[in-house]
Amino acid sequence: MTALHKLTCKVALSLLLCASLTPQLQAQDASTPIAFATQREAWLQKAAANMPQLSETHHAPQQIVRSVQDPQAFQGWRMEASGEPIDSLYTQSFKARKTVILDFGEHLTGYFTFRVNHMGLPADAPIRFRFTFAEMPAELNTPFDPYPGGLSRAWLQDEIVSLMRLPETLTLSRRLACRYVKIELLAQSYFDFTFEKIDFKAVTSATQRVEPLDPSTDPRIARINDVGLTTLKECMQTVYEDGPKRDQRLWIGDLYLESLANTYSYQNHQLTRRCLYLLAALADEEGWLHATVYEYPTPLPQTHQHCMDYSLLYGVALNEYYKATGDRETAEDLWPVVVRQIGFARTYLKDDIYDMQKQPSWWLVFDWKDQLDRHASMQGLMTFALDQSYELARLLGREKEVSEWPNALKAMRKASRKCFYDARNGVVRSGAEGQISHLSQVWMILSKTLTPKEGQRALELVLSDSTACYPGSPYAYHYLIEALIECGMDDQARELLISYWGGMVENGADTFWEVYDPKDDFKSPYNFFPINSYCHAWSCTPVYFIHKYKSIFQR
Ligand code: RAM
Repeated sequence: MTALHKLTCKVALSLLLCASLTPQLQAQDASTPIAFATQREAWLQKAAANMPQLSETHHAPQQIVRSVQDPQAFQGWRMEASGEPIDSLYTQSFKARKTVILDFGEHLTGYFTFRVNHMGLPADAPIRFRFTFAEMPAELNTPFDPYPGGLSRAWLQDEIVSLMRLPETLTLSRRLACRYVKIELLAQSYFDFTFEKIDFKAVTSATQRVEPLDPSTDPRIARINDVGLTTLKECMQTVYEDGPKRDQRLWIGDLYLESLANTYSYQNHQLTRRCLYLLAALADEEGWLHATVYEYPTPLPQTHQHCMDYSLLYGVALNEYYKATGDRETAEDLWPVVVRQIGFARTYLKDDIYDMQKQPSWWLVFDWKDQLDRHASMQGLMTFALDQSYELARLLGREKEVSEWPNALKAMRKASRKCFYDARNGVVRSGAEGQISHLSQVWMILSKTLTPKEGQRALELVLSDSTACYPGSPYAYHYLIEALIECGMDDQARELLISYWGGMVENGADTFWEVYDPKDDFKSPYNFFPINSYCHAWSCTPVYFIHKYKSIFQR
């Protein structure tokens, strides 16, 4: 069962339990929900005022390719140039050709337009095509039906279109994300016809030129940087989307990492501002943030979708945003949101340890890894978020409002060491079984619960332990690299960035993937790998590392 499935099952229960929690919350932080209600409209307006302009570029297919089954290739398929000139698509009969795969040569997000005309005799009947758009070669070569996936089948990008009269120019209404498009002729009559034009209008809100890398940068890192920049650009639309193919929406965890990468690249701070306001405006009645929100038809939250780790990362994202921009108005406006998330999370502490038993109505993301015991990670992340949020309080001169936070931090770190740190073996353990995972070490390091020296010992241990529970997604690898740097393990951070993100590049990635487990090409949190997103926001962070830590990565 995936995390999302579990979540769905929990929703009913959560509704019941939320009602019983409300009095406790109000008693602890009574003024905040009222302030939220009055601010909602103003915050929505600020989100709207910061709507970015999308830039548009037009792209034509670069070549005609064919799929080749190859056990050595990622997911068993690769594309090969057909050798046919692309112009033949526009001059030869498509009735004779029947099917073609076109390669745009790069990942694109936007709108597909085509024009078909008859060749000589007029059309006496409709013609019908199926268009399948794919980010990856195997996506075009895996039957979609019967569909075994856990998310809507409609996210898969296949569209059947009938043209009633020719010539006709048509733009498919759905926005697409792809590098390849396969066109299949499903029905025709006796007349001949051809494609006269194919155009892809790509859209993004990432427009600013990015500072080039030092020319001495290792070419593998330079390539990773390029792929990371494309990934981020594709996900930067009118919000920071998680993935332009799926789910095409704003999630807090993705926003945090995208905004970090944006600060070191495109610097579209207006987009970050918009997302921060949007999430705040759409918090629930108690001021608790929803993990994800929609923009259309009008801004709406995905109700009951709460992730405690994501809510806490909001404050971290706001702190980073403020440090990057000095935009005091936004930081002041949204400060109560941060206080609210911390206040809410703290009601779930028992003896200064996050109480997993009391977690009825939400899930913890952390990674696409079902086996991961999340207790130590959650305790660490909460401590980290409290620390970062307190930094924001200091920067805004608001420490007095949260004067108990430093003591709370101390107490949490102390309790963590007692509860999770196996000092004799120098490693963090989580859960009843004492699971050793990379992420448990990572979050105890980022929360400064372990000293850098202890962190180094713990990370060396897990990195060399093949039985340790290792990360399953680039999202989790991001925090692992951060922790390695925090402990002064610069060479290991560099090597890991090259081996993990470079592994995707070697496997043909034009953009970085939502899920990548070097041991399992077909891993999917949704039970069907074609529904994975292969251009995913949370995977773009090499951009942040490479540009921020120049001495580690640009040499
Ligand atoms: C997935 C999204 C996103 C992630 C959430 C938790 O469905 O694609 O990246 O933040 O789940």
